[in-house]
Amino acid sequence: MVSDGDREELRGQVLATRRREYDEDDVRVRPGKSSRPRTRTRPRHADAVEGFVTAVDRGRYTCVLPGAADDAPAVTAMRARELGRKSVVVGDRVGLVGDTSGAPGALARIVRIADRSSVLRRTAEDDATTAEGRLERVVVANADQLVIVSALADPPPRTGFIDRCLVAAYDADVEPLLCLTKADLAGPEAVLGYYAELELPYVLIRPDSALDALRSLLAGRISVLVGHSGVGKSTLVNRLVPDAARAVGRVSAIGRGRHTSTSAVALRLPPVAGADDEGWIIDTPGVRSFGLAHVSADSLLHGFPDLVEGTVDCPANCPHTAEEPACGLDAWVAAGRADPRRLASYRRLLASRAGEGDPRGEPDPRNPGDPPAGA
Ligand SMILES: Nc1nc2c(ncn2[C@@H]2O[C@H](COP(=O)(O)OP(=O)(O)OP(=O)(O)O)[C@@H](O)[C@H]2O)c(=O)[nH]1
Ligand SMILES: [Mg+2]
Repeated sequence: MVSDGDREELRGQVLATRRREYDEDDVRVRPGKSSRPRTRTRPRHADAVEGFVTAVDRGRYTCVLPGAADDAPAVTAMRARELGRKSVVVGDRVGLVGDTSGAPGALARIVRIADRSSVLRRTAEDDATTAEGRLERVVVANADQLVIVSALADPPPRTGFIDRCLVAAYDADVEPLLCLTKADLAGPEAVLGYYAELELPYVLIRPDSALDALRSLLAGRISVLVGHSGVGKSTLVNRLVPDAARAVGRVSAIGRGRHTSTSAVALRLPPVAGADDEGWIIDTPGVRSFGLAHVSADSLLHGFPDLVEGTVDCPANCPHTAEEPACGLDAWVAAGRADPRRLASYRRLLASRAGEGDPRGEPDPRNPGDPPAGA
């Protein structure tokens, strides 16, 4: 039996544990009984204005308001507590309240995140059975196109990494575009040969190349650049968006970039004749790995459209691994219907998801079949 006195004491404890920091969200003026709304379903913040998140830096979100003039100042915002644990990422469309003037020192609040048309994710590792493997990062929201940037040399292309990006793109329902940079240093034949069976759109970039073809592929869309450090993502963004002023790094002697860019930033593309909406390009920091723990084993195959048809004669629940003698993919490749290197890459991903491999898309000493393209 709990006595009244005990009850009072318990209540005191509950109140004490609930005591916490208050912010302006907690301030509520209680309306008189008669005017109090009968239901709580009334939309909150009906006055929120729409913003597009272009950068995230230590809890501060840079947002632009649609229709704002190009030279209008961006709005700086923080998350409202009511968003809970939902993360806000570059590309998100959000509802903003408070001071959205963009004046120096003004701070707005993000009170809503609109439904996302796409979510591009990667995990630190492939293995969903470990904590590190499950650590999932949302790269960007609402992208229409994943521009997979790979240098043809310095650093050398890694088709294993490109294959991972393709899986992520198909999984997120984002269209892939292969962007091969540093075409002044090496030819694209080896990489393009590897993808010959895929209808994969690509562009070749050299320092003096005209960017018209790329610009027309980017017009009116939200495109995100991903790739290893030093492949030339920021260099490209600076060429596409003349006032972007993205820092550009040097590729160090061992052929690795230095991770010059440290956070994702969306930049509005200059207008293209004939297109209503200019589109956005999102520069991202170089990644070493593109872990796919969030992608089911079945979905991995979607990154290999040249292999899909080869699985129609597989037994039910075929794991498609090299250990499965009845897997139809071996015959498919033996008949010359797909490149054996593609099957090897797919199987390396399957093995990696099972916790056996290297998620970096780099050569694995146990899998010498994944040399840099062209080697
Ligand atoms: N030769 C040649 N060098 C290039 C080309 N594109 C970029 N570079 C050089 O490659 C180096 C790295 O370029 P960045 O644009 O900083 O590379 P990034 O992909 O943004 O790298 P992170 O920000 O570290 O991810 C710079 O020294 C560029 O000048 C190209 O087409 N040809
Ligand atoms: Mg960069």
